[in-house]
This record gives sequence, C-alpha cells and structure tokens, in this order.
Amino acid sequence: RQLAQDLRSGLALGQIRPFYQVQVDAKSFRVNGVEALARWHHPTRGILAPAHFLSIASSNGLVAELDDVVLKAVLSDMKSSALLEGIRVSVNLSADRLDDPELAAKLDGYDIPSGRLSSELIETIFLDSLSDQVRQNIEAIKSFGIDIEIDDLGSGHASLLGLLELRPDRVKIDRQLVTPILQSVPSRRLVGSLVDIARALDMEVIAEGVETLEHANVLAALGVHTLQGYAFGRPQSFAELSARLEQEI
Ligand code: G
Ligand code: G
Ligand code: MN
Ligand code: NA
Repeated sequence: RQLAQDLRSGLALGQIRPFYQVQVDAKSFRVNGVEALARWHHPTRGILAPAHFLSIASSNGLVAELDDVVLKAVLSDMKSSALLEGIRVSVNLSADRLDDPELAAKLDGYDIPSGRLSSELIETIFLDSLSDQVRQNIEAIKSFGIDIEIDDLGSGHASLLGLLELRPDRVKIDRQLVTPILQSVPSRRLVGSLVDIARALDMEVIAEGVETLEHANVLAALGVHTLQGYAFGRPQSFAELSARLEQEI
C-alpha cells in the first residue's frame, strides 16, 4: 500500500524515467535502435526495475499513466540531443494503454517525430480477437508515424492470423527462444523459421536476450536483422547512452 502511494506521487514527481538498451544491426553491430525501459528513481530505495513496481502499477490502474510518463520523458530526451537522430527509439505500450479511448487525443497533444519512434506491444493483445478500441488505437499510432512491434514473440499468444491482420513493422523474438540456439538444433531451426515467417509478412526481426557474440553470429547467419542483449549493453541512463553514441560517431 505504501509503495502504491509512493508510485502515484513518484509518477507525478518525475521519478519514473527511462533507461535505454541499445539494439545493433546484426551485420555491422552498429547501434540502430534503443529500447526505453522504465526505471523508478526512488528517493530511498535507489533505482528500481519494473519487476519491483509493474505489478503494483497494474493492480492500482497506473500502468497507462506509467507508459505515458515514459513516453513524455523519451520525447524530451529525443528533443534534447541530436545523437538519437537516425536511431529508432522503442517504447513499451501496455494492453491498458492500448485500450485507452484517450490515446489518440493524447498522442495528438505531443510533438511526435514521425518515423523515429516505435511501440512494442505485448503479445497478449492478441488474446481473443483485437477489440475495436485496440484496432483504432493501432491505426492512430501508425498515423503518427510510429512503428508497431510485437514484443516477446513466441512466448505467448500471437496468432499468425493476428500478425496477418496487424502487419507489424517488426517482431521481437523472445529471449527464451534465443538462449538455447547454440546447443539446440531445433531451437536454431525454430528461430530460422520465425525469420521466414517474418519475411513472408515484410516484418523485420529483433532477437532479444543476446548475451554472447556466438549467439550474435548465429542469429545474423539465420537472417535476424537486429540484436539486443547484454552482449551489446545493459539498459543505461540517457547520459551513459549519449556517451556511448558519441564514441560510435
Ligand atoms: O529491464 P527490464 O527489467 O527493464 O524490464 C522488465 C519488463 O518491464 C520488460 O519486459 C518490459 O516489458 C516491462 N517494461 C519496461 N518498461 C516499461 C514501460 O515503460 N511500460 C510498460 N508497460 N512496461 C515496461
Ligand atoms: O520488454 P521486455 O520484456 O522485452 O524487456 C526486456 C527485458 O529483458 C528487460 O528486463 C531487460 O533488462 C532484459 N534483458 C535485456 N537484455 C538481456 C539479456 O541479454 N539477458 C537477460 N537475461 N535479460 C536481458
Ligand atoms: Mn520490450
Ligand atoms: Na521483450
């Protein structure tokens, strides 16, 4: 209860800010994107990852607001620095936010840079069929020039029919499918098959949880476009990210 109260005020006080994890092109290993990941800069507990507050946010109806706060901070970071020009920035969108009738109006109130943002939708939005509200919001997101990505593909509920209907720009293969590819031939083939499916639907593929260069090289050979994981960097503050991007230039 105390933490829920803290979270409410923390959101209002700007204590929730994004960290960024780099994504690299699978051929050149150069940064081509970043994923914004919420961190709570708690006044006494330090920097908290979502595992410590996402379920509290969820049970208190605060997830849509959390997503909104992170998006605003991301837009502000993008405005403040030229280093992110030419680098795609992804934000996570919860099912709550995607079902919010106010979403389009909110986005309209922001200064969204067309073609530079991407939204990661969790696979569970495919549960049953897409609601009309979710469908409308996805169209609205696209109309602002924000890409659509499906997060954690392979771990949950995305149906092929759902992919066919939604036609996302990109899918992210779940870490649990990526981790075993070095030891397991079937795992490797499965990732290759997902790349084929993605190609059939003109989608790019991001592999998550890429922890070693061995993984990176196998994934590149399988035709994965973009890699994300500890092999290339942990989630870091905007200042740390900026220092890294400056070195890459
Ligand atoms: O690094 P990590 O612990 O940041 O993230 C854990 C999970 O929390 C991620 O899988 C992601 O789906 C979720 N998450 C991170 N940031 C956000 C956010 O801003 N909004 C939502 N809805 N989920 C997030
Ligand atoms: O949105 P999503 O659920 O995909 O968030 C990614 C989560 O995975 C974050 O919690 C992030 O910190 C974590 N993560 C990112 N790269 C790696 C990795 O290489 N290994 C592991 N174990 N976790 C990772
Ligand atoms: Mn994500
Ligand atoms: Na993910």
